[in-house]
Amino acid sequence: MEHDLIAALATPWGVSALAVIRTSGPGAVEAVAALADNADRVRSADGGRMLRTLLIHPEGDDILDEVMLGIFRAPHSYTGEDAVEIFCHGSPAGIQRILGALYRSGFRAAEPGEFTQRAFLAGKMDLTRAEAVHEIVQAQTATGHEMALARLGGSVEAAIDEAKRDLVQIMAAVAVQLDYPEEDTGEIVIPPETVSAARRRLEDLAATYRTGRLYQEGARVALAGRTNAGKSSLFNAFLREERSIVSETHGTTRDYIESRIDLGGIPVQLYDTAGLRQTDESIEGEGIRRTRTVVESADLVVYVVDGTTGLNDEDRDVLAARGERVVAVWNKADAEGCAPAPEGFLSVSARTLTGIHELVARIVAELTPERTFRQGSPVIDSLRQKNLLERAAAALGEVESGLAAGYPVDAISVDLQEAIAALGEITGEVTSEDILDAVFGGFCLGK
Ligand SMILES: Nc1nc2c(ncn2[C@@H]2O[C@H](COP(=O)(O)OP(=O)(O)OP(=O)(O)O)[C@@H](O)[C@H]2O)c(=O)[nH]1
Ligand SMILES: [Mg+2]
Repeated sequence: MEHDLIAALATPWGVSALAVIRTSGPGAVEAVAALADNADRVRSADGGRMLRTLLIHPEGDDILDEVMLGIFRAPHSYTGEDAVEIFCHGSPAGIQRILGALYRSGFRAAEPGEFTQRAFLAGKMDLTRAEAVHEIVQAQTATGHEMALARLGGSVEAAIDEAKRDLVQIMAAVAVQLDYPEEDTGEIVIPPETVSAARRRLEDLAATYRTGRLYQEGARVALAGRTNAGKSSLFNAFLREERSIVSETHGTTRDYIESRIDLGGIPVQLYDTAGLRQTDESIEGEGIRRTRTVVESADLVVYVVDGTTGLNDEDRDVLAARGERVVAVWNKADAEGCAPAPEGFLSVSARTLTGIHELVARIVAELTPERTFRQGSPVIDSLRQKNLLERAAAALGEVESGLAAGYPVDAISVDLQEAIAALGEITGEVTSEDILDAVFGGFCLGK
């Protein structure tokens, strides 16, 4: 990729107090300076400075905007190149005019992820950190954000490097023997414990992908149950607002309602649904049909039973059909006539909010994969990384079987090499243009 001058809006299109237009490339400072009313000062400014300036249209002398310029000099910038960040007023029309002026002055529109791609190519960050940049921007909850931030800090890179170090050491010894078979270098002993320890570490890291996805992408949770059980009341309790209509009339909710909430750090899409009952009414029937679709596709169902009326056969059927991935709730614990919660039911009151904390904890526990992460250890959120980790672990599995079967060192070294190569691909030591396009193509513009 040739490194020309690129520019892009790094903030969303729309009316805002400020917007940031990012530029980068050799000569970026001079090219932006040519549009400034105090061109000489901009041209001679040191990196790491902010300058106030008026931007003037390159053809004619129209003032485009009054802006602040953040000046960066290579290699001390995000991309490692000369770069200027333009802090302008957040008017879409004004931004359009500034971008137009930049395009007329030698800049072209940056591709999605191009700034970060340049940072990677300049050796500013490895591929796991580059992917973390995108993951941070996408994070929806504080926990998801924290996990991505740890990856940006290099937690995944460090874990990969640690696993790779041992393997490279073994490989180096093997390579000497393979290269100089006539020399008496002694019998190479590949310690199987080292190989299996590395394999387990890689498998554990790959397994964190489900946790990473859960906290990044989230889960779908549906409230279901018979009419009048208190689904809408619970829905509102979770949202802490009167969003869904609650009434003592059976069949109040006819269409499902959804909302995004943060449950213990997991971004959850929560659904309130139509109460299940036999009905001849066609609109309610359609609502119930839609409810079944939502319930079937949900990651978890919170099945609500009215504790004052108790369980009936339909409840038992639905609960049995669902099997797992269901939390059974015994609602209206505050009411006079509420029977004690049967075995396996969580007693709550949507009215007084008793038991709601426990319910949230149960939902989080049900959604969280078994092999979960230890606090402070890295969690991955990239399918690319997961696949490569699994490839490396599988290759190490082959090494272990080869060792057990007493295969010759040269046969074993092929798998060892494969594992090292897969790890190198994760951090981006070895990459092809295709891989880079795939990684950076999913980024936002201006990143
Ligand atoms: N005492 C008491 N009443 C509740 C509780 N939760 C809900 N109710 C009442 O039960 C009735 C039904 O509540 P909804 O939340 O509308 O029930 P629903 O399951 O959404 O009902 P449909 O939309 O008809 O399927 C209302 O009169 C609520 O005030 C609770 O925890 N305690
Ligand atoms: Mg309802």
